[in-house]
Amino acid sequence: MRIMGGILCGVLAGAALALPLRAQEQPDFDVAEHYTKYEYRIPMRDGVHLFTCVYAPKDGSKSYPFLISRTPYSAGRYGEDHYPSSLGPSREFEEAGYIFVTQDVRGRYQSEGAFDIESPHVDSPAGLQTDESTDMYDTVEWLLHNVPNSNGRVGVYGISYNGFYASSSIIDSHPAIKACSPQAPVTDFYMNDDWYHNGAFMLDAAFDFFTYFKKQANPTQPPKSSDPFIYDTTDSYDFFLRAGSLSNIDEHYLKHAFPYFTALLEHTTYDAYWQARDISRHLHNVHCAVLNVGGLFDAEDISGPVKTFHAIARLSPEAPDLLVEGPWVHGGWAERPGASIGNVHFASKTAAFFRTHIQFPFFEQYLKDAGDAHLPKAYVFETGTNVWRKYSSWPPAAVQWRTLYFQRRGGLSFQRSAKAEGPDFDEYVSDPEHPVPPVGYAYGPVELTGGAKVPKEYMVSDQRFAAKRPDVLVYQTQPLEEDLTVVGPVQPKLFVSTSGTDSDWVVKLIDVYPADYGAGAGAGDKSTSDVSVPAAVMGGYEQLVRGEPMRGKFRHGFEHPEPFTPGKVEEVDFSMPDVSHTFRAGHRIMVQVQSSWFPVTDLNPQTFTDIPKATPEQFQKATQRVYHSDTAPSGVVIGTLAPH
Ligand code: PG9
Repeated sequence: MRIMGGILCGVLAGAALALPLRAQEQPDFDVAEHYTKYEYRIPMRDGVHLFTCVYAPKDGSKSYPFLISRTPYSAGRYGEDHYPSSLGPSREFEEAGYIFVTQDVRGRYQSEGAFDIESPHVDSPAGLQTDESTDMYDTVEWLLHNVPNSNGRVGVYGISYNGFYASSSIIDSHPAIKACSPQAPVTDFYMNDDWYHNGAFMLDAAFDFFTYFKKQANPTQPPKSSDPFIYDTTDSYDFFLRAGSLSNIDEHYLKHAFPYFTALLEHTTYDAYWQARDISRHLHNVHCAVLNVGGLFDAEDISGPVKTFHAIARLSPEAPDLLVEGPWVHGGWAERPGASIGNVHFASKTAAFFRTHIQFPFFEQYLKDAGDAHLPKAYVFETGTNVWRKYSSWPPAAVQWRTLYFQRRGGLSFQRSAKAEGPDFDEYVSDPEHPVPPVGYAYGPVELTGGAKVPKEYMVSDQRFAAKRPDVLVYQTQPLEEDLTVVGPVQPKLFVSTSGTDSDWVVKLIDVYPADYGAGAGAGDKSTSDVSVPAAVMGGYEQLVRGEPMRGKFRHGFEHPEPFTPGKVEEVDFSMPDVSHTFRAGHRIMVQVQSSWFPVTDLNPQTFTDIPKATPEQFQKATQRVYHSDTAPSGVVIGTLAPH
């Protein structure tokens, strides 16, 4: 998610930088009429100056809290006469009056110093040592002494990469920081945030991002237009299949000119490089209130919010620590109504609800003493029923962990398979030349897509196309007699073998709508949706609720890959990010298993090797088996709740 001046932008690769979406939706607020802009170069303890924009309310008769966002995506527009079209997280804040602050982080755009990708945190920095946490500390100290009309309180917020800077800000934080909202914060890049999911490389996202996010000489101004990579096709499945192995992509397409991308390929295990970049293990001495915000269908940073929430609970138990999870793609809560993703509708404007009834009251409570916002520990939207739920813990204390076992002939049930005659496994051939795509249609530069990128809606897309492929296994329950609510992490437990020496195991939890869906109740309120979908489209729809890859060689740990012995049955367990979904009565629960998800993840050659170094000959077909016997009972552990 690229962010300009703290405001989310709909940037399409190949297009000039687009207008901030908030500005397009709310053209009637004139920032310059209500705020005065100042630009400062704020000195840090080591003498480096960070470029900072301050927007102070014109009405100087009152005092206001600061609301700060630090960014690697440019704090501009630059020049004291140049105002952005909106400020802060939403219109409510502009109208209420805050002193908005945006800052270029060290080494980006107009700030001095050296930039590092998610620069490692320094515990107990000594003397002139700095990190993102000390940079926030020094910034706050300077603002309090140099900007008039503040009430002495500071709030911090940021989405995605800016969310990482928000999380960093609250470690050993300045006492004036009273509230912080890390939103989709990148937390542990390797562990299911941007670049690796269970050891599988997130090819499409990483390539798209790092052909845009380049090294900079500083100080530098943002380019007038972006300089996007030209894919020569609108469909990245096609592009990456032709591009071949990772080494070929880096050598022939990128010509080794994108060092941040190359760095990802040099660190394919959870090594010291990645461990140093996990901010969650440093969240000590958090003193402010924290509103962790995440999207249940965020293809980029789905794990960060929940991981940050749990880390603060563990390492800083005194801090008010709240979680919000909504039915959103990456950053989907910051703009737009949030009433649908693709064909799936949520019956209300969930993002607008968040902005008005959760985010704004949270900051008002802690920064202005505006009264108790009455926010629960966990405010989580439940898809399926399309309602907000309030919980006093997450996952909810009442959760029951139960296993859905794979059965013969594609069955799925809470009963473990009994000993029986006949084969106790299912088999398919995984062919790296014909990998399984994430969506069943050819995609192009549509609204939720950037250039040739996989559409963000793949996280809820229809999986009927995959169920028909010979290289995808399908297990499903009978139609449910009553609603079943599933919360928390989804944990596949597979017993598998492969004819190769490495393999990916992709597991997808799917909600199968009844064939006559939409004929009666349950279709949702289309009047509040972003787009309207004929009810008939949803009849028999196989909605992805959660899916993740697992790179098999990491089954015993992400630091030490181990080959498979061809044909030997092995247990492969992993965890997929939290869900909050009710499978309605009449729907079925489906689980699909496959060995590629391309180009969401790179191809596994199915030969044990360090994949970026794999030669074309190492990419081999493999015969995969998934067992469902009494001694090898594959299944998926889910958290269930009794009906509300
Ligand atoms: N998820 C994006 C990102 C974060 C951190 C590093 C690189 C990319 C983002 O949207 O900011």
